[in-house]
Amino acid sequence: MDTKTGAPGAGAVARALAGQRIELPSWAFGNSGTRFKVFAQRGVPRTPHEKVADAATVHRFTGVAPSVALHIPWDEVSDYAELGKFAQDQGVSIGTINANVFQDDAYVLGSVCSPDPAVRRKAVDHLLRCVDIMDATGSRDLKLWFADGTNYPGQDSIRARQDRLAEALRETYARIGPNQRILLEYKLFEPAFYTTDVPDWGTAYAHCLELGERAQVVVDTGHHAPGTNIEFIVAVLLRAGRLGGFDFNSRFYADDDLMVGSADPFQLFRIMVEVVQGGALAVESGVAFMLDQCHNIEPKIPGQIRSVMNVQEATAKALLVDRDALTAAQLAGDVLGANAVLMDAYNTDVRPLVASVREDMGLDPDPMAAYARSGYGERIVAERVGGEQAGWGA
Ligand code: AOS
Ligand code: ZN
Ligand code: ZN
Repeated sequence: MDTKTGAPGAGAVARALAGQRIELPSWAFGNSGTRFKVFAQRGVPRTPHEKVADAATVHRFTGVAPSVALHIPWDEVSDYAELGKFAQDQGVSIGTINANVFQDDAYVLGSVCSPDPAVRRKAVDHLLRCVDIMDATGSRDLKLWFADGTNYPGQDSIRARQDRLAEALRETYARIGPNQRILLEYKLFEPAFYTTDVPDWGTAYAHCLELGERAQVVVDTGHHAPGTNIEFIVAVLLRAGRLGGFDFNSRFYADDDLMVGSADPFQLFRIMVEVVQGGALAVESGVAFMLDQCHNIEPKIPGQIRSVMNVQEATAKALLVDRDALTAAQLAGDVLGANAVLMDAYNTDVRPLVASVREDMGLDPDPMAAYARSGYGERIVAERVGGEQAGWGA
């Protein structure tokens, strides 16, 4: 701490930034699209290995993105231990395993909440298989997002679906190892529109409480109603010890999956203030900072680099908040003073600070320019023909 102002010293801020860890989504590197069309880009990965290689490239230029999340079966391989070894050789590791129980025809009425017991069995078997994969890759987290819900009043029993969900989660929780976790993601709506089986943090939290300590809630920043105070949710979950991690992205409307910090950098800052003040930035806190940014108009690799940079800048600003001054103003009921302390930090241009942290890490201070100069983008366009589709419709 700086002794005069209560603001953290430059060294502490730099150390915290250098120690930050942001996980990349494998599906961000493949082709993606809207509900209407998947847009192909040249040079996108054809295999999970190539997705891992692209993620490793993002890490090479940012230094803070050393793991990549897989989505199963989008990233199906015959030997996961080998993929893990390949990742290691590239300088990254396999992180969270995302279980995909939404792309098969059988799931038209839901997966673990489906009224059909055979469909539920198929879905739970897939979740259990994902835990086998975690064992092979050494992954800690199983991330669950269910596309389950109903479109019409009366279509199915809301309560029975909650029971089915609880049963599936119980069976999966019983299978994970002592060092593994279930991360349960909620989403307000989509693809169902009348009810969603895990629509909000309260529902996710209630299921996690029933399961036990190794079940935690994931906050995807794009999964809320407009106007939702996401930092409040973050504060509440952190206080309860149940914030498992983030899926970071930006939204203007719904689940837009845009580059994080692009639509509302102030919201990202407010979230990171709660993270920093809740002691959740350090890796040891167990809070996973993942990107779930996957869009189709920007080039994939620099799009991820930009998201990583945006998270770093929001984090730097959050770290710069003069907490002593903030607390003093809050306790004195100094509304304007407290707000000014926060805004001072937000309005600081932290780009030089983050650039110097990169230089200290032996990196180029400008990852976007360094990537553009590297020739990697041109090389993959030349080498890869017929890239894979990721995300919806895969
Ligand atoms: C879906 O809306 C969720 O954000 C999930 O995290 C999902 O698995 C991911 O976006 C890939 O589609
Ligand atoms: Zn997500
Ligand atoms: Zn989403």
